[in-house]
Amino acid sequence: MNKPDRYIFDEDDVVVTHEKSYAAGVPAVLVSMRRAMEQMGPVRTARTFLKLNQRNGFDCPGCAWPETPGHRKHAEFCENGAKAVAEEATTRRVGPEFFAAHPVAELLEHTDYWLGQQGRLTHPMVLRPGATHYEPIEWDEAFAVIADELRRLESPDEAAFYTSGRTSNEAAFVYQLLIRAYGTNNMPDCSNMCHESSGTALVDSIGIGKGSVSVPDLEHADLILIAGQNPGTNHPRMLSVLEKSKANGAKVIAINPLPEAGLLRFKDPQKVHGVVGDGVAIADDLLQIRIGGDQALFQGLAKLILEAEDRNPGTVLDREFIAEHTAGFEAYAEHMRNVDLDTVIEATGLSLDQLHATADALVASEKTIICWAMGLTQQTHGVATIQDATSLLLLQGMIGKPGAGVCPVRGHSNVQGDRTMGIWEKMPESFLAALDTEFGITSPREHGYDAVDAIRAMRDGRVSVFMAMGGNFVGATPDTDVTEAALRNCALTVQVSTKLNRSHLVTGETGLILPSLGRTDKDLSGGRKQLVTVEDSMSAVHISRGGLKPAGKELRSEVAIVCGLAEALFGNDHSIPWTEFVGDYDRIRDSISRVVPGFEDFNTRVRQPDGFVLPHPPRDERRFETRTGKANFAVHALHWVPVPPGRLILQTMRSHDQYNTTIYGLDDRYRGVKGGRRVVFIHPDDITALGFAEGDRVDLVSEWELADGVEERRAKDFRLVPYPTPRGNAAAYYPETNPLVPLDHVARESNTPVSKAVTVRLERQS
Ligand SMILES: Nc1nc2c(c(=O)[nH]1)N[C@H]1C(S)=C(S)[C@@H](COP(=O)(O)OP(=O)(O)OC[C@H]3O[C@@H](n4cnc5c(=O)[nH]c(N)nc54)[C@H](O)[C@@H]3O)O[C@H]1N2
Ligand SMILES: Nc1nc2c(c(=O)[nH]1)N[C@H]1C(S)=C(S)[C@@H](COP(=O)(O)OP(=O)(O)OC[C@H]3O[C@@H](n4cnc5c(=O)[nH]c(N)nc54)[C@H](O)[C@@H]3O)O[C@H]1N2
Ligand SMILES: [Mo]
Repeated sequence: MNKPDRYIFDEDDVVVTHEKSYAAGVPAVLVSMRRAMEQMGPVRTARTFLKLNQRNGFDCPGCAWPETPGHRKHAEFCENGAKAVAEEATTRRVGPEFFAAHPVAELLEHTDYWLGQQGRLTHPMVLRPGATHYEPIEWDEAFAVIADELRRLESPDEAAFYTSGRTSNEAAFVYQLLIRAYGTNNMPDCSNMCHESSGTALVDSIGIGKGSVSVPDLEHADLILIAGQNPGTNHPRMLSVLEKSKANGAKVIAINPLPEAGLLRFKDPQKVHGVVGDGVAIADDLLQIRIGGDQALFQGLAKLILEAEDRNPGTVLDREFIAEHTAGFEAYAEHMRNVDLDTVIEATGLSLDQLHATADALVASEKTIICWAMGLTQQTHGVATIQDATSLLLLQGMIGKPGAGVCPVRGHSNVQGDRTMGIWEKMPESFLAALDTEFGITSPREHGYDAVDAIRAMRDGRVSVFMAMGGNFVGATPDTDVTEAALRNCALTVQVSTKLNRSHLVTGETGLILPSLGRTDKDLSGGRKQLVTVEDSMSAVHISRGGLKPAGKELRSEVAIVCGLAEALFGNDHSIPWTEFVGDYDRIRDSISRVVPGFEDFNTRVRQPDGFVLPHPPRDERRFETRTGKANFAVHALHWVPVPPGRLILQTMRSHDQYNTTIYGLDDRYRGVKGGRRVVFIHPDDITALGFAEGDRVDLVSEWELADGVEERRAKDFRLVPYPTPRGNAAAYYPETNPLVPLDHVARESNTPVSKAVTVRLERQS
């Protein structure tokens, strides 16, 4: 396969224009169609888009934003959903000839973008010890290689099994079953780097780690705060919902260091007024907060709300709710009354007027929702920040009533479902006991490794077999040099994948690639049409059924891959019916219905139009299954992120043209960047103050303080782009900046890498 010129990554071509103040509209339609036609051609494009997010179609492999119940209509997709589909449904192929032509050492020189553009993986491939090239391997031999290596380990805890969030409920369930039957809880997953802080915070605050609102709640809210999230790029369909909320009179306040286009103005490409005209302003206010300032904001707002109650007793707080449903109010209120507003102003960079105006909006609202994503979770104090946001809602009784609640907006399309199915290194005893009863196994009870701990264990030689169900572990995790060395330290690495990525090139002594079907592909495992299910960000479970001809005859479904490996590992005579599971996924769902609460009668209920919604005790009946039996007000010391002199605080984020480590193209249309990704956005005054000029090329050097000095990490050659970010803050794209994030720079309690606040200095490119 030759390398088309336009895929060469040439930073000299990068063009920076003015950032856009609106999202979607005509360019979005044009871009999605162009990408789709390039990858799939006209017939497959039409066939694919007609099935996207339809009742008889497949779930969009893009984000986890829900479809509006009862509104699954044609073209219920967005530009970036279309790109995600085109990327998977591409007609380009990476087969044995490709690997014969390209030694691994050469492939390592290419960008993530180039790798992804080569097409779908079609054959199981093996990189044998010392080999320079991948070569084809039969499925049975591949399974035998893995099973032999797993049997050789002294303890099952010397293996780790990663999951990325596109894996269906059925595949996730059999995967965790295989792993637990084998004997370990080492189940790092992409959630560890994503919404782990949300889960950790919410379980303690309200007794369940999931959001409490649905689409109709958003549509009927009075006030919606959107903190640390860029929906115009990452959850575009959320903008249509927000447009409705606005039409119903909601006020929307964006809390973000950047004036993100989608938050400011939105043109719905599916509506006439979106195609012509100015579109709809989404955010009424933008609180342009300093990176890491959100906890201070929520604490400051709590103080102002308590003071408003003091001025007009009985009118602001929901005293009944607090008395009946919460614990810890007195200590919380005492703490918040002592918050120093000068500190809040310094930490947030906001004005006292902005704080008062936001507090007034909260006081005036009877139905408030707080939405958030990575800007809050990937912070050292992410858990505390999210608990402070939740407590702010509790003050006014905003959980368990229509139009109000907490809304962590998930990333991968089934990341929430994977966790529900047991992909977690510390599943509760009730789940493990039910699993053991269903299958006659004894699941291990000791907690396993999450993503960061798995890297540490591989680095230190405590884990030597690494298997990944999807994702791009090397590309997505922090401290790239450390992580790559850790994987190279393994005896065996196994990647179950749809597309080529860097994780196929950084391997253990033996490396395996197992090609799998994706969401859009027809699944005929066991000789019958199979369907799978997913759970969206709002706990709705529904069917996904791909319709496209798979990329090759060798491809297997994730379920078939797990069950094939299980048979090789455990033999045919095993207490778990692996063969029957592949033959009919209904059998898997039957087991799920007996193991996972809320899935009773799974097979019938999921076949109803739009599926079903899982129980959520706080939302449904204001029941809080916490240690106190009530919703907990948490008391947290205030943390924020001061900027050391001559340094910047860097956040690492997504461009408009990528899906995590999959790079669709080199533009970031809404931020005005074209043709390159090695850019760093900085306030123009900081560029000058630090002695640079617009367009200068710099290395980013991160500084990580240790007891005995400062550890440095470097990412080379970024272009300085003046941008309206707060002073002292900067932004650049992930994954190029992952080498800068120290492995130990993690959120307290959730162990999530702090990808949104890395201390860096700029060095002139030498
Ligand atoms: N097209 C597309 N869709 C996606 C993805 C994708 O890569 N591409 N990824 C999917 C996944 S897995 C996820 S988790 C989601 C991610 O969705 P987002 O969380 O929206 O993704 P990020 O680009 O990381 O954006 C973080 C936002 O937080 C802001 N921010 C940074 N630091 C702070 C801070 O300290 N405080 C506040 N208030 N804001 C801050 C940034 O300016 C940015 O707007 O999207 C999902 N959907
Ligand atoms: N610095 C920094 N790092 C971050 C983040 C950040 O904001 N900043 N965000 C973090 C977040 S929120 C997340 S979720 C992680 C993402 O981490 P991952 O989920 O590990 O990464 P992805 O890039 O989504 O994985 C893409 C690969 O998944 C495979 N794939 C796609 N679809 C399928 C499928 O259906 N089945 C199988 N088997 N494989 C499939 C393809 O081979 C593709 O190359 O990254 C995290 N890392
Ligand atoms: Mo994510």
